[in-house]
Amino acid sequence: MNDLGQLVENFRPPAFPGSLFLSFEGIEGAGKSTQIVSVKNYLESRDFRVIVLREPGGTSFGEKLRQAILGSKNPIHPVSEMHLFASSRAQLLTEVTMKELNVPGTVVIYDRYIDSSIAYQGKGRGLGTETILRTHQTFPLSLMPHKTFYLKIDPELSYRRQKVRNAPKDYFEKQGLEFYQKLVEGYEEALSVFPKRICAIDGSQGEKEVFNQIKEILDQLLFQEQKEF
Ligand code: T5A
Repeated sequence: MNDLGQLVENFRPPAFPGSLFLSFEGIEGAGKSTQIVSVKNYLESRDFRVIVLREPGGTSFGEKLRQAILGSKNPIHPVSEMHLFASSRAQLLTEVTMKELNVPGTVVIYDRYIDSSIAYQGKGRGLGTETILRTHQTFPLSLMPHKTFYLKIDPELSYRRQKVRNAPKDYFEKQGLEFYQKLVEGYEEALSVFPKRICAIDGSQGEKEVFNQIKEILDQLLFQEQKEF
């Protein structure tokens, strides 16, 4: 087993019987927030208790970090960036996520998690996947979602959707096409490192088509006889 393979062995889903940890990933405008709303409604209709959290953020400390990063007018060093996201993540895991997952029948849904760090800081900023994984190998950062939905779109579609939305651009939305291309490569790398956890879904389809594919995977995960969680 190579170094990366050994590192990956450290990462595990949390052991809370009857609860599920999910994350959504993708570049800006991939449709994560849109799909999370539909998934929450669906799971609630099936009697699950659903908690939606976003990264960076979700705690008072994390929201301050979110403001500091996304509102920054000056460049942040890639190593600082990586640690800021990881700090927000560790706080959210201990302050909120683990407590919520301890209630059976709960589904915690994250809007972005470690794969964003692999894509943005690992590939986009050039730190490399191994550096990101090493930073996350200590508990609680070593906790992994049971399943991650990666909504895959190309940078051109991302730009088109951002334009339609017409909101002020944050720290990362100001980056050029080349940076976004690197993010897509970063997500492909995350997929190759965690092929069982991450499901890639074509995010350029209509909202309903994307949801139906997610629902099919969720149904297998939640209602099959041999539950993996
Ligand atoms: N970051 C984060 C890191 O660099 N490292 C890290 O470790 C972490 C955790 C967070 C930023 O921080 C960076 C990455 C990010 O740059 P954010 O504000 O949370 O920033 O931004 P995003 O997560 O990128 O949020 P977006 O709103 O841009 O993207 P979404 O949630 O993927 O997209 P959504 O659902 O809001 O949809 C965008 C638009 O497209 C339409 C929607 O109606 C909306 O107008 N749309 C569709 N249109 C057609 N067909 C579909 N299937 C559609 N789905 C959505």
